[in-house]
Amino acid sequence: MAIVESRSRSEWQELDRSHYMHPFTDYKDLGEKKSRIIVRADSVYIYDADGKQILDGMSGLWCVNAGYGRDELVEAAAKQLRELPYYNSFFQCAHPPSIELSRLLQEITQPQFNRAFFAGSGSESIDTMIRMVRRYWELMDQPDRQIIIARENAYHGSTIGGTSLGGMKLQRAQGGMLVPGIEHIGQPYWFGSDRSLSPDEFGLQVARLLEQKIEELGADKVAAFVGEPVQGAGGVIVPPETYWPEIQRICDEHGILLVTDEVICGFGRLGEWFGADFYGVRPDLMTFAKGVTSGYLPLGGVMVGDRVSDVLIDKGGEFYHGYTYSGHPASCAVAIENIHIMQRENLVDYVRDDIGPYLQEKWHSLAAHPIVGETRMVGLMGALELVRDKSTLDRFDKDEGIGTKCRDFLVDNGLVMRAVGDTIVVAPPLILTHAQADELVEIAWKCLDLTAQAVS
Ligand code: PXG
Repeated sequence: MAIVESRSRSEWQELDRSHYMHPFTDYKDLGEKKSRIIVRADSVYIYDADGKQILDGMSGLWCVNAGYGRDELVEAAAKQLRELPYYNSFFQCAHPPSIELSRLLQEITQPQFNRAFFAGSGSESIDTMIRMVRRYWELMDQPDRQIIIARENAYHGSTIGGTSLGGMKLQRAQGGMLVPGIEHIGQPYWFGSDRSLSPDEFGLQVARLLEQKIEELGADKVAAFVGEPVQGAGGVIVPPETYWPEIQRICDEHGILLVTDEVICGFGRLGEWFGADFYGVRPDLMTFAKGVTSGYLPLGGVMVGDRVSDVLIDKGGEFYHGYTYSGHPASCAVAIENIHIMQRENLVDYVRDDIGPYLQEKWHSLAAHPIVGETRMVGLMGALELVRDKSTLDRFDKDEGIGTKCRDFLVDNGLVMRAVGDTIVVAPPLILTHAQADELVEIAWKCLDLTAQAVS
């Protein structure tokens, strides 16, 4: 009997309340409500225990890029689990899935990337990257280059490394001391600024915060700059076009390593394989997770550019770092098949040339709604800003929790999107059809109406 059939919906809810500590959850609050129990999924839809169909406008948690119900991925996992369910890559061992995946990643990334290090999640990838960056500078005989610069409101995971590197104030405030040697600069959030500059001028100004920070700290103390090409969990902050080229210039001029955190942007989300490709930057390292397996099994990793890997290999001796599940065979087998699917079905081109532009146009039609202040979308990753007054772009009072109200209307009406404050974000599976894009935007408009009615 399938697990789902062994109990009723209300039994699941009761047991959930009693035993399961959810991630990023107010436990008391959840105890007073009930969880929505999701039992199955297919294509771009999830289904709850009452059989309600919901369009998954978030690809799970920004990860189910190839969509649900992919038998090829299930078969790849099953086949590998039967053949070799586990073995490690420590102590001079390796297995074909992890080797083949490294090769495949080399094929789809920029030419400086010839090597991959594997982890079990995005957070572990970030921790790996932090240790690798600092190790690189030790080996370069510049051990004082320890500081890593990231951005406010960035999300880089929940391990201590991820929390420290991230710029989420509330998250950082919990749980005591963080990793030292991490600094934050402002984010390229034009709508969140006073909007006195054009987006392009603003992009340059915010990029130059990096230069100011480097000058303040001394370039000989700075190891790396890390940024999500488009900040995801922070509210889909699409940077102005001037931003990333200026960041690249500044990193180059000061010899600082450039790291793009591709956990969300990687694997086709922006209509290129990686966010760095979309913005035309050449990172020294890229962290990835989520879309690499379309979320079917956990896997993360770091693409290590030659600049760093050459030094680690030539001078480093043993790198004392790794996880039991680094390069897990079944996860790697799923990742290989997932990338093959994306190649076979031209999913990256489909996002860039077809469904991306199609959904973007529809999404921008929501800008006409009376409580929408801005819409933005690149590839299949977008956001809209809820405002009280369209002419002044004044926001609602924070206490009103308008974003959450809107999100609840959306889910009740059959569409999952996330609320980041009063910013509603969307990132559907890359296989979205035109009809499903129409459905998504229709439900969104209806729920904006319901939200507007609820506040007036
Ligand atoms: N980097 C980025 C850019 C991420 O988005 C991580 C690292 C950490 O990955 P793991 O696999 O350790 O979770 C992430 C994860 C949200 C949300 O609510 C976003 C993430 C995770 C959970 C929730 O938007 N991103």
